[in-house]
Amino acid sequence: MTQERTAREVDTALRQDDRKGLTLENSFAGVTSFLRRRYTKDLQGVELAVTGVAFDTATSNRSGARFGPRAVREASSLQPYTPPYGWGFDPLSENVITDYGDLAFDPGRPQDFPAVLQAHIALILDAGTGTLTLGGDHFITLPILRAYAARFGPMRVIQFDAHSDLWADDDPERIDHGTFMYKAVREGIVDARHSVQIGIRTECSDYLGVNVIDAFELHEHGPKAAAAKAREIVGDGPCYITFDIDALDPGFAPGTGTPVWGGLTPNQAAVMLRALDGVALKGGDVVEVAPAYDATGATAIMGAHVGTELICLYCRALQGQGT
Ligand SMILES: [Mn+2]
Repeated sequence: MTQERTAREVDTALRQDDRKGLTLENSFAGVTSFLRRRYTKDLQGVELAVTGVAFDTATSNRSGARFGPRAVREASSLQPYTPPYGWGFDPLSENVITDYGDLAFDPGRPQDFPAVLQAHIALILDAGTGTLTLGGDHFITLPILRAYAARFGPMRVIQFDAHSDLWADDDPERIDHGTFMYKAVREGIVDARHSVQIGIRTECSDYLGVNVIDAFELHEHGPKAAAAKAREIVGDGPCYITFDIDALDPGFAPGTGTPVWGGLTPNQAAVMLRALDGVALKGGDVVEVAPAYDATGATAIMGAHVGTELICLYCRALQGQGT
């Protein structure tokens, strides 16, 4: 940017030409990209692109996650006045992070959706750019992982979730948010032995070799121990973090389709995400925010904070690669 930024500039999402910097815009007004990043399809030099996938056709209970991306973007406008607290660096000023906008798809053709989403993510990855995706229900993570595995090989997944999403489903035509991980493991695009699910508190008959830190273990031993265990499981290979907002307790995040009590507190999630610093993060997502079930807006605020932490983890991984 050539001109001095004034303290109440408007619509930085459309005007932030250098694509870096904190936002001085009124939080309650203007175009709400994620963290007021530049809204652009230009991926030249972009290190991380935020994209929305407003798809909830695969929900088994309450739909509504199609409104997640918009709600999380709006909630994120409360944040970007200052660097994320306690990280010791400012990814918003030091890294090129943009908002790529939402996936375009025909809701009347759900059978086409997996390929359309996979191509969308692959296009971004082919530019050398990572993705942070705002969902959408948890099915979206399957086509995303297909695109990631095509580029990086089998991914080591850290999944925050109340549910394992490992229900057996051998019908390739089915689109179901409760079976995305089953298909991902079966397809070999996830390295189960180096993957871990955190916060599980619903039954699963077969984890297919995926490691589990269930909610009871987490509450008994604490978030730092859980994160340390997860770090050890994941190791140094290419990592993807998928955060189902229903990992949080519905007392904090009721705006989701399949809530289960006994979940994570926001603080436990914050401590764990921070303690995952050092994983070779290639991308991530925040899914299952269904704002209509939460009159307070808290769920979307949680989703926005998770997104910010994923950005920090991603940019720290870039620093580790010396790029
Ligand atoms: Mn899930």
